[in-house]
Amino acid sequence: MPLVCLTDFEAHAHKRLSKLTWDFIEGGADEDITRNDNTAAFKRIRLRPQYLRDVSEVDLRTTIQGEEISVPICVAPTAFHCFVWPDGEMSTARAAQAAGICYITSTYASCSLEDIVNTAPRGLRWFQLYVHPDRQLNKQLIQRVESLGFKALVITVDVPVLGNRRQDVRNQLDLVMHLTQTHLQSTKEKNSVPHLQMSPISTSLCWNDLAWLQSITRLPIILKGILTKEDAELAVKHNVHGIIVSNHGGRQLDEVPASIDALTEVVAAVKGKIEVYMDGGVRTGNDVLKALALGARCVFLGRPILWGLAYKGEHGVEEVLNILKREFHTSMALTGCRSVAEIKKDLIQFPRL
Ligand code: HO6
Repeated sequence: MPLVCLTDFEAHAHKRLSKLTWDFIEGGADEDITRNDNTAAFKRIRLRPQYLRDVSEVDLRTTIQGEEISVPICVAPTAFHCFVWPDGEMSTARAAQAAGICYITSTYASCSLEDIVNTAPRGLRWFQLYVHPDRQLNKQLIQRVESLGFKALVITVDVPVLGNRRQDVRNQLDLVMHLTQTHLQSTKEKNSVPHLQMSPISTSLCWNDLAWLQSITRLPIILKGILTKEDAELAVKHNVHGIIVSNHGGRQLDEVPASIDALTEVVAAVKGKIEVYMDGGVRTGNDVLKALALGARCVFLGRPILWGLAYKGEHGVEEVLNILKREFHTSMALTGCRSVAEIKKDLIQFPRL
């Protein structure tokens, strides 16, 4: 049977992956409240279609930080793609390049940054950074990322400590051990991936550190993991270039709002001064439409990319992206939107039930 929607890929990945890998990818923190709410919250929103608008031509293109993407659906940073497919991030990078979208490469990529760039040299890429307490290490890594042509730095703010994923504890998952093993299997020389020395936890990172980061890079800085108007206002005040509204796929602090529910508050707070993106729970074309109608410039996919990888590597990711792109095209046509600029708040039914 063909896989026709993103949740079909999820079911397939469940059958294909080891229990350890499946549980690690699929799991949320604590009671999975937020993890489950990310998808459920989208399903509570109703649409208001506008008919008789000649949708014979629908243009899906947009820009993020001034760079064109073919559709406002990009790849969120997730760790260790080699858990799921032999050449891991290299496959992901080729699929994203073929789709004409942005791929945010994780600090915990299991391929070297050089391999990722060389396999898809024309792809748009941003780099997700966990800020290390050793300032010098950050500086080296940022310089490397800049010279490799990454176009933005994505600073993850919601991991001062790692969230408590119960199933990983039960499975006695040792990520540090896997990190070393994966890394040794996927690269020739150990020293070619110094970013793997980075700590996942930026325990002491704070707003004051942003000025220092900005002083050592020309790249735009995007904060990932903002959920409130207070933090959104601070982000604008500290001259960052964008915000990704995210709860880390429900894997960090449990019982925070679904990303789509937090989006409205953040969009209102930034008053159009910087671009706002979102990730978390996007599974259908209608979900993409809803996020854009509520003010997101584009959405990012986390788990669905890994399901695509688990299915067929590069071609599996391409299929996931193509299916969602087709669905989004249909969603636009059925609501009367001929361009992403025409996707407005009036597509959303208020008050929300
Ligand atoms: C180490 N997010 O699983 S996994 C520990 N940011 O959601 S990092 C944990 C990870 C990677 C490396 C990680 C995640 C996540 C040492």
